[in-house]
Formats: sequence, C-alpha cells, structure tokens
Amino acid sequence: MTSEKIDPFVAARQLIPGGVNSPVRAWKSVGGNPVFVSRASGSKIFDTDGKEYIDYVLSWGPMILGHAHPEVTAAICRAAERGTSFGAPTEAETAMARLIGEAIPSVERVRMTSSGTEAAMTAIRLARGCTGRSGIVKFDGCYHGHADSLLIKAGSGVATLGIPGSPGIPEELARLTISLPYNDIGALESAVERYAPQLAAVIVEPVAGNMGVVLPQEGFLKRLRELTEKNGIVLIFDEVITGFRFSFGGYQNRIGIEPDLTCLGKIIGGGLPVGALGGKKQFMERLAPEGDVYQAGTLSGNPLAMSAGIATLSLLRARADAFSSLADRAAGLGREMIKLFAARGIPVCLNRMDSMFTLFFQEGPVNDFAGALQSDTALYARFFHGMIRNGVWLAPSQFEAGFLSFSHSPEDMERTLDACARTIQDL
Ligand code: HOZ
Repeated sequence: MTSEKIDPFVAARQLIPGGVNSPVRAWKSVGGNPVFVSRASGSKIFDTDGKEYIDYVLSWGPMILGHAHPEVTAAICRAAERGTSFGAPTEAETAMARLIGEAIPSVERVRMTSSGTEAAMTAIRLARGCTGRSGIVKFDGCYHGHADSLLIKAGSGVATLGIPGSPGIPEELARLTISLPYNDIGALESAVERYAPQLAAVIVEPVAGNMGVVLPQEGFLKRLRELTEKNGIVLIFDEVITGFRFSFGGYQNRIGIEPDLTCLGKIIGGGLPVGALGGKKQFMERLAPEGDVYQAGTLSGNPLAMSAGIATLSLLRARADAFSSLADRAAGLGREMIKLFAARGIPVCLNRMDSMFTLFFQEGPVNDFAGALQSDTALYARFFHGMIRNGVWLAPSQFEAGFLSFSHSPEDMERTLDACARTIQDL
C-alpha cells in the first residue's frame, strides 16, 4: 500500500469555503495555493513540510513578542488548567481593563469582546445609541472588520479581492455609511457641514493598515477631532492594529488626541481571539447592563485570552523603552530594501510607521486608497512568491501591513535582505 500525501488546500476546499477561514489567506490576489502552517516560534513560521520562513505577517499583527513566547505560553497553560471558559466574571478581566486603561488615558472603561470586528460593531451601535443619530463616516480603504455598516469601500480582503462592498448588506443600511478619501480634510469638512445633524460617528484607523500602511498627514486627525467635538459626533479610533504596536499605549498617546471610543484587538490578545471597546465613561456607561445599548458574548473576557493578553501587555510594559529600537530596526531594514530596488531601477514606495510597513510597488507617494490602488499588484505577486521561495513570509496582498517583532534578530534581517536581493534578480 502506498500512502500519498493529500494536498492540504485540496482537502480544505472540500470542506471550507475557499479552503480558508478568512479570505486573504487564500492567496487569491497573488495566485497559487496558500502554504499551510504547522507551527511557529519566535520570528519563524514553519510549513507542513517543515520549511522555515522569517515571518513578517505575525498573524496580521498580534505577535509583537514573536510566536509562542515562553511567558505567554506558560500563562495560557496555567489558565487552561484552571478551566477554559466560565460564562461568569473573573478578576483577570478587571486586571486586563486596568492594564489597558493605564496605558491609554482616553479609555476609562473597557468592554472585552472576542474580535476586533465585534469591538467596531459595538462602537457603532453605542455611538448611534448615545447620539440618537444613524449616519456614520468612514474612510476609503480603512477596514474595521466585517460588520455590515463598515464594509463599504473597505480595505484588507475586500480591497484584495477587488469587491466594492458585499451582497448581503441591505441598501438601506449601506446608505447610512459615508466613505471619504483618507487624509482629505476638505472632503471631511464638506461632509460634516452637510450631514452633521445625522452623523453618529466618525471611525478611522489613525494609521491606516488595511490598504497597506498609509500615514495620517499633518493636521488630518486633529481636524477630525475638532469637527467631531464641535458637532457632537462620536470619534472612534480603530486601534486594533496600532494599539500597543508603537508604544505601551495607542497611537493616540503619541499624537495627544483623545477619541471618544477606541477599538482594540490583536496585540492585546497575545495571539488569542480578542477585541475590546474602550472609551470615555459618559459613553461606555450606556452599555448594558449599566445602560440600555445591548452587547454581549459567551466568550467575551475568556480566561485563556485574558491570560495571554495580560502576559503580553505586562511584558510590553516592562520593555516600553525598547519600542524605539524596534522602530530603528524596521527603519534599517526598510532603507536597505529600498537600496536593493533602486539598484535595479524598480520603483517602490515604502510607507512605514515604526515597526509597521508596506512596500508599495509604485513611485508613490501613497496617501490614500486611490493612491494605494496605483500599485503594480502583478509585480507585488511576483515579489511575494520569490520571497516565499527564499524563506520570507510576507502578506499575500499588496493591501496589508507587514510587521516586525521583538524576536526578529539582526541575522533575520540579513537573511531577509539576502532573500530580497535574490528575489529582485528574478523579477
Ligand atoms: N483582516 C486581516 C488582515 N487585515 C486578515 C485576517 C486573516 O486572514 O487572518
């Protein structure tokens, strides 16, 4: 008898729509079949054949300490031994809320959820409940999870697959969402002037990460805060990616702008499924059971997720000074990569905020979604596959962010640059 290895993607596609549980993972925009992962450790991820890759996706952001960090793993194991879910409050949830609140001053109260999508969905409902208004403003190419009201002109998988929205979202609901160009203060002022009495919230990624990385331009977020404050509109910062990515806190700490509500996820769960909505008491106290805006979840505040999150945040707090050297390392890597492309005359534009980056295959600058869409995605796909062949794991889409972790070593950087040089030779 011969035992033939069944291709895991073929097997998965027979049972799972598209063979994946989240669309970007299917590699549709870069072509080919996705590599299946068997395990990960530190800065490395390993496929089912045992091949090692240096990982710059890091589970789309959460693994800032590297994969399977021993202290985080130990905390999860200890929690699992005490039981995996109770459906009753635990002290760990209070500890988590305290850690987040200490790190981000605008967060006076925290409601844990199981995903960033739930956090953003709850933020919108809360804003609507508090203001009695229905309209929301978002920005083209920003992605806030897949709740109905937020999937309009969204980034991430929606941008990757080139679909403008999604069937299944009622027209009546879609009409309540206005999507504006990111960084366009004029468009923002006009929309607020025209629709303010109907607007419940403006939601924004303060550093966009789901159309590739796009940085907020001077004055954009400040004007956003002024306009929302003046018009009684709830300002929501979606810091699911940026929370604890640049410092022990949110991007809002760095710029000194306080939103009314903040969505968190990814890093605060240390790699377990987590989201959180935090914000000013006056809004948060409207959530049930204190208030009348309903939100719930069987696994919200799950003890395993809390243990991973508390361990991760505690480690980050202890090494708060190291964030700047992480940013420096990412800067160095970016600089050297750009030199390699320049030497071959291939135009690229690196957008980077500290340890979060995207290499757009175009001259740039890239300041909004329309700009991001000018990239040569076919060339990105060739680069992606070359890097995979050479042992470097990048996002299988031009419209996503890459990340560096504290576990990436100087040797990883050298190997990455070497892989990059070899890949560029064949482009
Ligand atoms: N929306 C995530 C990236 N921004 C992708 C999640 C996943 O496919 O795991």
